Amino acid sequence: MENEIRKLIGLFCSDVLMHYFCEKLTQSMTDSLVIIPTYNEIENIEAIILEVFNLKKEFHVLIVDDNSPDGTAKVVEAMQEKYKDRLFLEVRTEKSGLGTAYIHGFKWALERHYAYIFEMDADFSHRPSDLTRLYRACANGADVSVGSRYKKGVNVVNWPLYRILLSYGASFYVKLITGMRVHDPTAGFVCYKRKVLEAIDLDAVKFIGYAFQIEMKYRAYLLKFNIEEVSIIFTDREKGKSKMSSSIIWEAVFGVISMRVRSLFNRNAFKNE
Ligand SMILES: Nc1nc2c(ncn2[C@@H]2O[C@H](COP(=O)(O)OP(=O)(O)O)[C@@H](O)[C@H]2O)c(=O)[nH]1
Ligand SMILES: [Mg+2]
Repeated sequence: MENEIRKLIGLFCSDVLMHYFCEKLTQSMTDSLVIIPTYNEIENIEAIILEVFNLKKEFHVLIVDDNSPDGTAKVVEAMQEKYKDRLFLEVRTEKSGLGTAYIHGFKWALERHYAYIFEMDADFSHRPSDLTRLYRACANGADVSVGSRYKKGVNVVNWPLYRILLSYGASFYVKLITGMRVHDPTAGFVCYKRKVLEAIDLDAVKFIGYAFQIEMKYRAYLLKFNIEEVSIIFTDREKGKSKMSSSIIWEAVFGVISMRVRSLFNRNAFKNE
């Protein structure tokens, strides 16, 4: 793509001008967008964005904020003055769940040029430096790369035992019910190639919590995309509060069964609802 642009500009411009245009174009045209959903993340938001922007590879960032009462979006708006070409913000009117925030972000990304679209939490549970490893896995052939806590043992730091058991148990449950061989199906640190999000019927994805993460992977799996796991260390947040709730757990428990039943009885409908 970059070479083609260079050739095209070269038809019209001198070498010096061509260099200038290419610098400008590639500055604002990275292939990668990191979507970060936020609800009351004022203590983390600035630091996480800066850490992504400090990586060697260039990533754009889209924050999807649900009108956080703590003013998270205001911090992002202030940062946009400095990073207007690479920091984007979508504010929704009310808290509507992580799943629909991502669907909103995916559609936003597909309306633009991005080839690699990432999911990442705002609370530093996912290390921004691992974005590059997820990117590499997809650039080298995977269609979806998943930052996996359970690919090699259990790589979770500072989580209470009940949360580790819940999350680790969920991975067995999902494997048992769906047959999908992903060690960490509830993982929320993911890179999707553009073609995967284009193939999935995003309007049909209705879950909002962990079930959303499972459903996205299951849909990609049913569409025969190649899902690869990259081992990561997941660390519990130090600042701010978790938004996990019992309703999110129940949604996952019943959601996985309902997904499996729908896919059994109406495989095509599940793929293209
Ligand atoms: N926009 C939006 N973001 C959310 C919502 N719920 C959680 N998040 C964000 O999703 C990410 C993961 O949430 P978190 O509370 O850390 O979940 P946990 O890691 O499972 O405890 C964080 O960046 C949250 O701010 C929501 O309803 N809307
Ligand atoms: Mg968290």
